[in-house]
Parts: sequence; C-alpha cells; structure tokens
Amino acid sequence: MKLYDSRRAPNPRRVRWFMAEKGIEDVEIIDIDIFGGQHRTPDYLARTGLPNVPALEIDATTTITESVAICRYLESVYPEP
Ligand SMILES: N[C@@H](CCC(=O)N[C@@H](CS)C(=O)NCC(=O)O)C(=O)O
Repeated sequence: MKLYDSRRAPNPRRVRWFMAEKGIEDVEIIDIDIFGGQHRTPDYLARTGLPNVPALEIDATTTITESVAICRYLESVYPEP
C-alpha cells in the first residue's frame, strides 16, 4: 500500500500519527508537493480521484481518500494494538 502524504499538511499528519501509534511500517509513504500543485496533476488525479491528500492506494484499482476513512481501513487491516 502507498500513502500519498504532504509533510506540512494536517490531514495526512493524522494518518501518519495513527500509523505511528499502531506501529504500521509497511505502508510506503509518498510525499506530494501540494504547494507546487502535484496533487492536481493528471497522474495524481488518475490515482486518487480527488486533488487532496491523504490518499491510500490499496492496490492497482483501489484508492481511498478521507483521513478518518483511511484510519478506519488501516484499523481493519491492522487490528492490533
Ligand atoms: N476531509 C479530508 C480533507 C483533506 C484535505 O483537505 N487535505 C488538504 C491538506 S490538509 C489538501 O489536500 N489540500 C489541497 C488543496 O486544497 O488544494 C480529510 O480528512 O482527509
């Protein structure tokens, strides 16, 4: 899985904190330059559907957005702790 992140943005930070608290380390983090407009490129929009971070790419066909939805999905995959 890949997490599309932007280091200075608060919503992806919520997901990073959640992953840190749970010890999730096998999600690849990809930094998106939202100040440079990288989240509005055709490639990013084709992957995520929305010009927002965070987005979690689960596989080649499924990406979810919304920080709380991403945390809930991760909780379902990594129920412990
Ligand atoms: N409700 C969404 C909000 C996502 C959101 O607004 N992300 C901001 C960064 S914190 C963003 O992508 N902004 C880019 C823009 O507005 O162009 C969530 O919780 O994930």
